Amino acid sequence: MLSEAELPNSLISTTAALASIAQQFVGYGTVQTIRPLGNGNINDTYLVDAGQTFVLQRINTEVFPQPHQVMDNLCQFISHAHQRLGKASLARRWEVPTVLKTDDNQHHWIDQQGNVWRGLSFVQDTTTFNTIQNQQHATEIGYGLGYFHSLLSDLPCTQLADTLPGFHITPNYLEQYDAILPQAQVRSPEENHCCQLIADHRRKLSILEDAKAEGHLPLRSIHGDPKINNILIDTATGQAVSLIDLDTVKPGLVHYDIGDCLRSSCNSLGEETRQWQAVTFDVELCAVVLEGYLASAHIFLDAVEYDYIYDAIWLITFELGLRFFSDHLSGDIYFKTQRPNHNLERALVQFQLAESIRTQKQAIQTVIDQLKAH
Ligand code: GN1
Ligand code: MG
Repeated sequence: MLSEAELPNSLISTTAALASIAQQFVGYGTVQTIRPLGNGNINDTYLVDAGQTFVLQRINTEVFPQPHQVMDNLCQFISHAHQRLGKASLARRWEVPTVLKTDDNQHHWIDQQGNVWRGLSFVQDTTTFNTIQNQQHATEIGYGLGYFHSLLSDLPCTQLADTLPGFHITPNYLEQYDAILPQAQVRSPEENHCCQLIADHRRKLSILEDAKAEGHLPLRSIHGDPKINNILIDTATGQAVSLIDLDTVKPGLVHYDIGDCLRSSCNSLGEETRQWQAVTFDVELCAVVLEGYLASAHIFLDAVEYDYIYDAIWLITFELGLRFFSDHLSGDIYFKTQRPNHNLERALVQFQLAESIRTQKQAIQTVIDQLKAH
C-alpha cells in the first residue's frame, strides 16, 4: 500500500483533508494510509488503511443530486441480501459490502465544502479486471451477475427510489443529443462518423422502452452498472464473490444489466482502448458469460425476457457510445476524462462494438436461442 511519500504530488496536498474525512468512519482507529482505488468515471474512490481497510467514496452529487436516496437504496439492498444469504446454503463464497457508520451514527459525512462521503467495507482477497482473462473468468462474470440478480429478484423494485431518473432510458439520451448538436461544433471525421451512426440507427433506440411500456418486460431491481470491473474475483479461487459500485441499484430492466455486462466483457481490447477501429464483439465469450449468467437467472427470468437479450446487447452498447459522444460535445461535464478527446475516443469504441454486434446478430441470436432451449 502506498504511504504518503509515495502518493503522486497532486494528491499530497489533499491527503490531510482526506485523512480527516476518513477519520469520521473509523471510530477510535487511526488513519494510516490512503490511496486512490479503481478507475470509476463518476465518484472519487480511495482505499483507507486504519488498522482495518475500508473504501472511502465521495458521491458525485452532480450525477446523484439526492445522495440520501442512494444511501437508502444501498442500505435496503444490503439488508435484503444479508437476509437472503443468511437463509441460503450457498456452497461458495459470496459477499455483500456493508456501510460504515460515522461517529454520530450516520451513513454518510458531509464536509465543509458540502461534499458527501461514505465508507464501505472492503472485500478482501479479491481483484478486478478490465478484460476477460480466460474461460473461467468469463463464466464467473456471468455467474456473478446472475447470482446478484437472483438476490435482488425478491426485493420489490417499488421499494427502491429512482436515484438517477432517465438512466438507461435510451430515447432520453437521444433527446439530449438532439438538443446539444445544434450548438456543438462537429468538425473532425471521427465526430462526423459518430453523427452518421446516430442518424443511421436513431429509429431503433426505443426498443426496450417500447417493450416496457407495452407491458412485455417487467421492472425489476437491478444493479445498473455491472461492467466487468465491478465484479470482484477471489484471488485464490478465481470465483466471482461480489458486485460493487451499488449507486445505481434501483428499478430497471434486467436487460440494461445484461447488455452492460456483455458489452464490457466481450470486448477484448477493453473500453479504454485507443485502437477503436480494431474493436470487435467476441461471440464465443458472449456464449460463456451468458451461460454463467443463466445458471442462476433461468429461475426468475420470464420467457419473453430472453427475446430482448440481443436487442439489449446492441442497445446498451450503442447507448454508452451516445452518452460518451454527447458528453464530448458538451465539453466533458459528466464522465471524468484524462485527456482531450477522451470521451470521443470512448464513444468511437462503443459505436464500433455496437457495429460488430449488429453484423453478428445471427450468431448472437443462435447462442441465445440455444441457451433458452437448454
Ligand atoms: C460510469 O463510474 P463508473 O465507471 O462505474 C457510468 C456507467 C457507464 C460507465 C462506463 C452513474 O460508471 O453508466 O457504463 O461509467 N455510471 C453512471 O465506464 O453514469
Ligand atoms: Mg458506477
